[in-house]
Amino acid sequence: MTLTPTPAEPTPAEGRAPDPDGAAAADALTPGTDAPTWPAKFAERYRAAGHWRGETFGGILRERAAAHPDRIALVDPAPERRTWTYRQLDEAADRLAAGFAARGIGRGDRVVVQLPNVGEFAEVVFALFRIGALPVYALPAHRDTEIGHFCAFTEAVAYVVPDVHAGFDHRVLAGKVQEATPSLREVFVVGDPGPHTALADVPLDPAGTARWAASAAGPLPHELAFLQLSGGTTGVSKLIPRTHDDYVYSLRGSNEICGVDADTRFLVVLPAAHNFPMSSPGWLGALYAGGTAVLCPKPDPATAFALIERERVTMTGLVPPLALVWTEAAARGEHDLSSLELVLVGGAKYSEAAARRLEPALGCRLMQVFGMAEGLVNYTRLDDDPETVVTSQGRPISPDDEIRIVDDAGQDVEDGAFGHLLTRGPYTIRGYWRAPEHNRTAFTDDGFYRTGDIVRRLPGGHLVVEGRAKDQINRGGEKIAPEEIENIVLAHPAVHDVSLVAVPDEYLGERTLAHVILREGAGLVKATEIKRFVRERGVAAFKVPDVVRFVDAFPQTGIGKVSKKGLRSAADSAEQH
Ligand code: OOB
Repeated sequence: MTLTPTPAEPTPAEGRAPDPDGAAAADALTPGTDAPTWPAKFAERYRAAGHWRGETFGGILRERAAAHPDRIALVDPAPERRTWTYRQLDEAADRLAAGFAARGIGRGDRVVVQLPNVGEFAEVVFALFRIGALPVYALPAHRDTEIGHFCAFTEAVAYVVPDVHAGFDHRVLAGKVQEATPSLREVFVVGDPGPHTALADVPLDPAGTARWAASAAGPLPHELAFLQLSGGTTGVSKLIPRTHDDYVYSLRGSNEICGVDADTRFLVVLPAAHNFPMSSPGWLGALYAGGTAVLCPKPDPATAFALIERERVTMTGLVPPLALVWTEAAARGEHDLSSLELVLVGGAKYSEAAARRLEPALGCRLMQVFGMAEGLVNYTRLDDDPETVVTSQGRPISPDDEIRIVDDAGQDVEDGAFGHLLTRGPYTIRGYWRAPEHNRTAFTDDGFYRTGDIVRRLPGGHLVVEGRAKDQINRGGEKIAPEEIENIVLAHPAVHDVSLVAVPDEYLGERTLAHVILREGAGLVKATEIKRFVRERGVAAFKVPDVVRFVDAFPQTGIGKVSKKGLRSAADSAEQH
């Protein structure tokens, strides 16, 4: 099959560049996106510096497919090995885009994508990029509560799921969500569709695809590409609006730092929808460079090591608990890991002791990464001295990443002192999607994002993460907003109040402990009952409290502080405005 040119795909060569000075469009809210964006003078600066080059994801894939059609873009090893060349991925994206469009999915529409690490993930998101529809990246672990919220809040028109994954039937969940969400017209299923539509039935034939391509108007580079999920500190995840321009810049910068090129074979071990394995440098970084993304169905060493050996994987990204398990397993020497050149570790604090063991065990280089889906990503560098690599979380990608470290009053601290990390830059958002109230506190008046992280800066500019000021639990890289789980536990008829806190865990770094105060006369309630209640409400399993402890009062109420319950109801009424 020949390539179908899509006139609407803006590439630097094809024109359809953003308005010449980049001012008008970038200044206001991007039309139809409901999210604040960069003021014109910043957009101009980022374009002038060559950070924003007017690329779009659809255009990038088109260019790579033209430049090296037969190179392998994607490997999905399970259950039987499938590969996509750049040409095949490009064509699959076009045909699926045409099929989605024929079913009424249009530019700016939101589509919740909940897929595990399968090749269809890339086909679907590139198809949506081509249309200018926005994928909303759900995690495979998400359940009724999260998916219901994403679909309702974004007024999603479609939801893409696997049939059954990790023993869970996503078609049943999709049916329930569809019933509750009037906007949700379509459910597309990878595999056996049940009562829904098989994704395999969506793509149009080449003639239909060519007709669609001739009339379609794809997105502009400064427009939104997708909505990523925030780790969250509130009852529900905030959505992070990322543009083609800003995200592509973070890929290009990450690739330079990590040495990603056409020979890179990147193993996607963490869920592909997470920002880290997607873009630091991740599977999108590998595709940007013309390399290969190898999708790993499960993160355990037995599965991953076999793939590293067979596919000659050169690079991967891990959260600290996995890095620990891999380090131990590699010592057994059962697999040939000699192709592995670089392992990135991030998402949560990596202990210095564990970091020291990784390189000798895996026989490759270590790079620490401290990033956030809102934007800013820090890496240690390949030419850093080994001590810096094991003791710091790296420095920002861009010379235009602005870093402030401030005290509680918002004043800059002395060099080297601890403080709150604030940041602003060419790939850090200026506001969450449809959250004007929250944005007022999450960002400073001059556009710095309050990361909620406590850091100090080393003389060379590297940051060391020292703690957290946000109400969030980091369970081995998976983020939990205590408020979300507290609200669920509070709905239990026997519960008077609850407080979810982090407790140290040797393997995960942190796990969750729910302090529960029962109502008077509630009788005997077991910890397992509370956990079951949370699970049955339908949330990702990693959010179910690890430990439940029944108490008579929270420690802080005794010293005159406002109880968590009081704080929660105050926060609720503030958000209702
Ligand atoms: C990554 O992104 P998110 O959005 O899931 O979480 C961001 C938060 C940070 O604000 C920080 O609290 C924590 O995760 N974090 C780290 C860390 N990396 C992330 N804390 C300590 N040490 C680290 N190395 O987690 C993410 C996004 C892109 C690349 C890497 C991680």
